[in-house]
Amino acid sequence: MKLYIGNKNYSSWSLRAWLMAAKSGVKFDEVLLQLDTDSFYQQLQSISPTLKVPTLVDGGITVWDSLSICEYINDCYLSGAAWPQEPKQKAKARSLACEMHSGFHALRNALPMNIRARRYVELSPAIQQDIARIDSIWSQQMTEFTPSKNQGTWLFGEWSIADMMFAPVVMRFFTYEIEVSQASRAYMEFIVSQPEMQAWITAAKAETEIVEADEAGVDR
Ligand SMILES: N[C@@H](CCC(=O)N[C@@H](CS)C(=O)NCC(=O)O)C(=O)O
Repeated sequence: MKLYIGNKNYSSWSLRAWLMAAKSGVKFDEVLLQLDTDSFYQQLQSISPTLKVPTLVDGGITVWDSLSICEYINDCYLSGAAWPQEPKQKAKARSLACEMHSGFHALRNALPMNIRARRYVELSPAIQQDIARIDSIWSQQMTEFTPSKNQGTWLFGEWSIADMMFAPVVMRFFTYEIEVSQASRAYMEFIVSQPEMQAWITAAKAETEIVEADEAGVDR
């Protein structure tokens, strides 16, 4: 299995697929392509129809799009274990994953993932609305699943694709020092404490390339 990803500091969509591959325990090779360079598009030319990362190549099939990659790994290697097994919880987890995948445009546009930075950005009402919704999702899920108050856990008690989809937002909230409820903060701390996330963050901080389009805000 070969996973093409972008810069670990910036590529939020790549983080979702990479975290899924890492959490699954399946052996995979990662190929890191530098965003915003000619070689990025040249290398993807023969691999991905969208010329975007993440793209997964496995046993003669190519899967592009972060959510599809998560679903593929879940179907082919985990027998479906990466969604909650109870149908109503599974429906909720899918709804949250899809809400993340297709929404929160104000937040995603204004607060790009930039793991090594600590920045201030003025929050428009639309961004504040996105933040409030995410805060309410995380805090509700923590209230339902955390073993003890103020302790973080996975959104559905066990790790699921929903957590993979929200991991880049966790990193954005740290970068822009977004204020959230105590329960959501516990979720954020829990996610970054995962060994796979620590490995990604360490690699991201070691990168030196700069993608100007993703450098938002002013240094704190
Ligand atoms: N919906 C896609 C979006 C992928 C995407 O936009 N990836 C960005 C990197 S984070 C990319 O490849 N950008 C290169 C470009 O658009 O030229 C997914 O979920 O994988």
